[in-house]
Amino acid sequence: MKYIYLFITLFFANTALAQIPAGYYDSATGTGFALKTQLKNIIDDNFDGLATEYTAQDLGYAALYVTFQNSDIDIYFENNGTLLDMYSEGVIQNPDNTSTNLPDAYEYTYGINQDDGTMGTAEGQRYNREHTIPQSAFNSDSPMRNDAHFVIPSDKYVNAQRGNLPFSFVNTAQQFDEYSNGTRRGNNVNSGVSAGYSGDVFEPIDEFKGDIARMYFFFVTRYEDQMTSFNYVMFDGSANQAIDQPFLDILYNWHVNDPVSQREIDRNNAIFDRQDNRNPFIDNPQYVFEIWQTALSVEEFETIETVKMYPNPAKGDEVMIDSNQNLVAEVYDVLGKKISVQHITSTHKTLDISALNKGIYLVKLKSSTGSITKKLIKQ
Ligand SMILES: [Ca+2]
Ligand SMILES: [Ca+2]
Ligand SMILES: [Ca+2]
Ligand SMILES: [Ca+2]
Repeated sequence: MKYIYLFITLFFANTALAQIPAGYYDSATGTGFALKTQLKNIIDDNFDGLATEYTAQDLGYAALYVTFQNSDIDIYFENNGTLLDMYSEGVIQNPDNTSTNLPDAYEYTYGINQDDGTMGTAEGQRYNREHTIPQSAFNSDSPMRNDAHFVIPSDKYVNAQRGNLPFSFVNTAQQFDEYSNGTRRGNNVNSGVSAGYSGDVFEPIDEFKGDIARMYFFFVTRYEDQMTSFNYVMFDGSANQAIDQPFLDILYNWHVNDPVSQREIDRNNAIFDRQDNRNPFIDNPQYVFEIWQTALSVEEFETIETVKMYPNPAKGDEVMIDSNQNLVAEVYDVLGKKISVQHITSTHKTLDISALNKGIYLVKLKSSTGSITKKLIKQ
């Protein structure tokens, strides 16, 4: 009976939560880092004179636990109203991005086992507030410290084990620890998408990789004007790009492979209800590519001088590609997800676009000497 009552309470709590207000993103008209600054103005705590504008509220550090009551409750996996802790929630992400629940090794009920300064010497004893961007990056200053968009409830022991480690892929041959749901700690893979960092890293399970990536994209946008004073291995010290390679490529990979889920949409609404600001990358996932496209290694704008692609915009089932070299053509959607790979040769100069819906795509053309990316509009 208690659980039924809790479920009903949560049901009404969630249906009452605010959605994206009309006009909220109307001023986000740019591309590249100009778009990032426009989003910052939409979600920050300054009034910038926008037609539809909410100014972010700092509710203080203790308020995080109150926010978690609505933002981080398991109504998705066990669906039993316990706390949703990304470092201990047992769940497998399927190839089609649906989820298969697994039993949790332990569960926390809101208000019970909350960190009281004791225990946390092993998993399952206490939960507390995990800063996915460590507090040391911003000197534990407010409002960052209190911002539920990137602070999450987690098991106290796993939180401490993560410490200040950056997020990436753990090399299983050099793995130090694995926690109850498969979250891991160890040496970075340091090849492929994560090439370029040789230190130790922390890896959440696949189900939550995109969630954490979008928390980073939020943070470096919301606090864009302070990024040059923040110090963390995943940051590059700049206000614009803000996220250092290879972490930008890693987070983008996580963003694309773990798309926005209902849990994140609900979490965003629950936090908006409290803080009066939203994570734009949950509401509009394509913003990530639109902002960072020139910085992402997935799109290298090297020059192949002689390639022509036409007609563009294209109405039919194919476009012509003229080149004096053999090419590999990779078609991506605006989220950066690869849709097809085709070969262009002197005897086969057409790119098949019959399977594409109307919209904007990116065609990366690679030869033995370089690559170029062209925007393709299918009408
Ligand atoms: Ca503002
Ligand atoms: Ca659960
Ligand atoms: Ca579970
Ligand atoms: Ca996810």
